[in-house]
Amino acid sequence: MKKLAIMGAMEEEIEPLLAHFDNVKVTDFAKNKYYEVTYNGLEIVIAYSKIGKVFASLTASTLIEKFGCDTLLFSGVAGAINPKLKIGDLIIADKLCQHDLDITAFGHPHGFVPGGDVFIETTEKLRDIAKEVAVENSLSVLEGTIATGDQFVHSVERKEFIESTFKADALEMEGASVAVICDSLSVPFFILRAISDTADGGADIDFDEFLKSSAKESADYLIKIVDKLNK
Ligand code: 3QA
Repeated sequence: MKKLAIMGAMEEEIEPLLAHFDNVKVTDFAKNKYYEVTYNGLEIVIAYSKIGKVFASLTASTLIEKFGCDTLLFSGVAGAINPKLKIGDLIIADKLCQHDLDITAFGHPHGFVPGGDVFIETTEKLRDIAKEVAVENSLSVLEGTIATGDQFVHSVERKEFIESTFKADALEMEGASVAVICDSLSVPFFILRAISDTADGGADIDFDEFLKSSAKESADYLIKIVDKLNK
């Protein structure tokens, strides 16, 4: 690994990451800001994409193609589907899908378009390192499926559709698009989220209350993973 990308979707998701670094060089590109730092000899570029799959795709592509990052880590929050996941809990994606991608009219499964896959797996080696870090720090972390779509999910009906269709454990709005970019460009990647809400009625209230604290849970764990990667 020569240059590491760390991304989030919202400013609140990268604030606790940026707090770890000094001498940050800010570059404006494509109506967004990219934060470059050197951390224990490692070059890192940090950015928040803005919300949703399109902005996340643009940012992931930019981090890789313009800034030359060769590994990408995502940190942020998510809505829980699996009842084992409580607010503040951590989930590592082993695979991701797009729950709102739908050409089922033509007999294709949900989340599928020709030339693509319903599920994209994250890089096993990065997951293994993350799990070692979890053990060393006595953190409880679930490994599971994350479903992504351009919707803030706040209904039992939508949540149950995603649960039954994809057997997903958590949902958010960027991960699978980052997975498509990294998989297409052969860049190892890792998607980490901490739960901010349970994606049903009241999700908006919980989200506002727990965004900052859960974003910090995710960021603190991510920094420990970076430390391990850089050993
Ligand atoms: C939600 C953020 C988006 O980047 C996806 C949080 C947490 N809970 C979720 C849920 N459904 C879908 N995704 C999530 N992130 C943006 S809406 C709030 C914007 O406030 C993960 C996520 N239930 C902006 C202020 O007006």
